[in-house]
Amino acid sequence: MGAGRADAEKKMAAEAAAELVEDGMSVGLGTGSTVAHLLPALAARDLDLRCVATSPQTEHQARELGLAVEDFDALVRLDIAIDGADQVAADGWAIKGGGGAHTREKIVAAAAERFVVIVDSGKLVDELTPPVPLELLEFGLSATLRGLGGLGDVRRRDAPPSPDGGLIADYFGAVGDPAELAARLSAVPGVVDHGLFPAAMVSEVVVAREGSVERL
Ligand code: A5P
Repeated sequence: MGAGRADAEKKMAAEAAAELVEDGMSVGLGTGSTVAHLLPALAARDLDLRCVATSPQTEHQARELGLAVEDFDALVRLDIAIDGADQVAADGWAIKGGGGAHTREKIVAAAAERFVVIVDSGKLVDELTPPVPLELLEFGLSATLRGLGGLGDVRRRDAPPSPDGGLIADYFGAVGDPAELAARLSAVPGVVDHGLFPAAMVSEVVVAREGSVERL
């Protein structure tokens, strides 16, 4: 799919998801180019919202648009979180972290009553395929990479550290059963988090395809 068409679909999915937000809600804001379309759509609704951002980029854009971004700890619960994804499989599992923000994104998604994933149709896949993004603690990095090496090919990404100081890497081995791989990646000491998001965490996928929006 061309970049222009993908972007038009991202915008459409984002605008549809903005309509799911209601006045008075506390909202988790994801990260990435799809969320970059969500923020203006949300701001345009002029609702009374309390928001949490999953990255400095999102926080900056949201504040510029006049959305009230608060410290995560100031909010007891989140009514909804909305975020993009790199892949969404038929079984509902997703891969996130193309922008390296998956750790914060997962914490926010897990804290939300409803987690809505917004994607262009090119993100829908039959089965998840590598890479799976990783955030690694800087301390003991060589040992962590050795530990991960037992699972498959893992390479550090040429990317800045996360806002929490974690180093970003990608797992290029086979995915197979995502639940099994998620457990194996999490079991390696030094792995802060991986970009596999379980189907049970995803409440709804809003996908735009050729001018129409579906909710899965
Ligand atoms: C950020 O780290 C990611 O999890 C993004 O949510 C994901 O990569 C989707 O990004 P785009 O919306 O830019 O495609």
